[in-house]
Amino acid sequence: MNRVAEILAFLRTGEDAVSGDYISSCLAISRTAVWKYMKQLERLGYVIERAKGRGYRLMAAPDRVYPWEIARHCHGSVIGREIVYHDSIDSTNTAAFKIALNDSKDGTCVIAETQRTGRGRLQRKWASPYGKNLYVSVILRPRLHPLHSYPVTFLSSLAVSDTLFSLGLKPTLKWPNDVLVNGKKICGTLLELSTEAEMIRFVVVGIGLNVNMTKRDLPAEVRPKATSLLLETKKHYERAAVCGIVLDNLEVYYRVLQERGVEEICRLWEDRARIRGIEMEVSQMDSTFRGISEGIDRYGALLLRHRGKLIRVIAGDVNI
Ligand code: BT5
Repeated sequence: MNRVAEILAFLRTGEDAVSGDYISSCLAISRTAVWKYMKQLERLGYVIERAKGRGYRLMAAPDRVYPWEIARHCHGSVIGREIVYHDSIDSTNTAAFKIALNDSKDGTCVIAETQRTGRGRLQRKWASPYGKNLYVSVILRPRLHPLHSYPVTFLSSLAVSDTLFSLGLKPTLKWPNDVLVNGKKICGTLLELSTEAEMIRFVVVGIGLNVNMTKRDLPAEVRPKATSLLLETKKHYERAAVCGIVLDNLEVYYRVLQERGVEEICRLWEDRARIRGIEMEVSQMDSTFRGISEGIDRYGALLLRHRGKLIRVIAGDVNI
């Protein structure tokens, strides 16, 4: 834990002010150093009252996804142990990919308040309004053959779906990477990977979850299809807390993947998505066709019965 987080922990111990002397003796730093950390906290957006003779009191915390704020809600032993924070970045996936090439630890995350060029699949844009939603990329190093990488995207949908259930919503899953609420997209996942001949070196699981965004925060063309926690519940959420829950849930499914394999992840996803027997339309680069879903196979591909033939779909957009 860094010093800023330690000082914050003191400020959060009770209702009363905490004396600079007390903090300085507990942390074995000078009172001037304590004062400098208070200044630093103020620059980060914390509101601190200085009561003469009584010390410092935390009056308000900023709405930011600082790593130490997420750590208060994140209890896993792998995912979220290290979080790299950016105020603004091109894409958290791009940043995570660069870090991963330098041997970052399994479970390292990159998070940002906004993305200048947030990405979806096929270089589509991911709208990333400042300070409203979650844009987080998680580096995972599962021991998997590249052929089995696809279902890793389901870890994120399952984790986000659990999170939304725990907040009282009723999310549904749409193949391959969407989480919807009332038929509108609340979360998308972008999976990018680096492979060796027979092994995945790492995957970057990029999660975009809409939290406190309103319709006005989105480009007009996305508005009709998108939603957020705020839009669905009329409540404002602490993003760092939501992020902590998502990362903890992700770790649960990451463990399932490691202990029971991709087949189990596919089974869990299919159970949750309940897509068997449903008529779907799949749009691909140059074609669109309809079929009846027969679920997914053990590689995560969608199986569709179309004019009597079973078609294996590995990429595309689904309409139900
Ligand atoms: C996705 O792509 O759904 C993957 C989105 C992944 C975003 C995360 S954020 C953190 C990390 N860093 C990145 O740069 N990316 C990841 P796809 O299935 O292709 O859906 C993209 C489409 O969703 C767009 O073409 C829009 O129609 C719609 N869309 C864009 N922004 C949205 C938003 N904030 N909420 C809901 N829908 C959105």
